[in-house]
Amino acid sequence: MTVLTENTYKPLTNEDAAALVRKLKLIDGHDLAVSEIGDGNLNLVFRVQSSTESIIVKQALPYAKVVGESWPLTLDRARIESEALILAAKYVPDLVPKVLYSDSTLAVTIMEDLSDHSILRKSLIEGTAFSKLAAHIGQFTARTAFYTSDFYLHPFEKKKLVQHFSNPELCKITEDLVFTDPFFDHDTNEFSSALKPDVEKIWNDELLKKEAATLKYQFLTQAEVLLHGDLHTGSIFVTEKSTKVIDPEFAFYGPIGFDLGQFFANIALNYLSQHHHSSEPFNRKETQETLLTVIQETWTVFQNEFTRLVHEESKEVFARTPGVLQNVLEKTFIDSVGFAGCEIIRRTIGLAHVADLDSIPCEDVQLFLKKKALHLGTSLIKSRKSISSIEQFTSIIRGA
Ligand code: SR1
Ligand code: MG
Repeated sequence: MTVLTENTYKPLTNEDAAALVRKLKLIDGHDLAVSEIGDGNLNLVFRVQSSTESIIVKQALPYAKVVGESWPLTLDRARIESEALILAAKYVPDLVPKVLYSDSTLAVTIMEDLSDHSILRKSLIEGTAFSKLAAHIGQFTARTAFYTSDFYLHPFEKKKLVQHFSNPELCKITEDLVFTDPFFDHDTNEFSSALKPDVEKIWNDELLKKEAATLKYQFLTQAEVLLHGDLHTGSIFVTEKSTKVIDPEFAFYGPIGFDLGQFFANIALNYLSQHHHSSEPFNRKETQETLLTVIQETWTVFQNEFTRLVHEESKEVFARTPGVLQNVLEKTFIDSVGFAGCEIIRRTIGLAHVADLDSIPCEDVQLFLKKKALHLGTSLIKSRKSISSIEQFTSIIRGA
């Protein structure tokens, strides 16, 4: 059902967004102020405000905004996003924004406004810590994974969900941008000429490429659980008490460790950037150790909650067979370290960098930290199978 005049797609103007909200009677008041606030790579995001309340109207564009109309992109991602949010709300209701309305023809999702929250990436760059973040992300990843996995669902139901969340175009973006292009001389890559020798080292490292190809193959083939698919620190809104995971338009069935790996990578990139962002050495150490604690605690909460759910709610007959869950958790951990390595390399030299590093004004400092990031990403990918604990993982980041 569309609420504009025709049953066809059109990009919304500010006036259209207000008319839609008025027609749906989602907030009171006729004098609605609208601003387009989207700063992401792909979509239009309108905040529609009355004198007392506000909501968000998000609309997918038929192309990737970051590149332009030359990169067409399916509108189906808006359906995927709203349905993934609605599904997640069943298992982690406090950790996602409430969806108030969706329309797959208009590619629109209307949801609660989280303007009392801030984007995690921005807050981390400012050096702010969030004491509940790790517990929340550990819970989010464990619960969304378990309740969409074969441990919990009947195989027919699970395979129906795999089809429902088939997301080939958005997966292809990740397959290219995270797992392929940075490892070759590809025109989507972006880096300064001073970094070229380090980038060429990556392009010429056959062992690294073999391991990146293995991780890509896992991403392509292992339909274990429904993933968020793009769990970087720009996809998370925070306050001290609350965490909301937004933007699951990349959701699809993939390997459990992928969301954890992307989250760890983006925290690790912020860790490196603190060499610049916190100028006082004491503050810097403290901020950096807090970030490593976030990685450790996220994994611990994920592992404990996933284990508890398998023990208490699994319908799979092998769930309690000794060693079965342990194998799944060990594989998930190793994968998450490898996926983190790919994401770190991609955010440093591929398409869609991170402000943590790119906002550093001094080019020499940027270069110094980007070299460290490439080195860290490379060693995580290559040595992931010999990293046997989360403490070992964080000590590799500390030593980067
Ligand atoms: C063309 S899209 C570039 C990136 O933005 C999204 O947030 C994903 O991370 C994607 O890889
Ligand atoms: Mg996004």
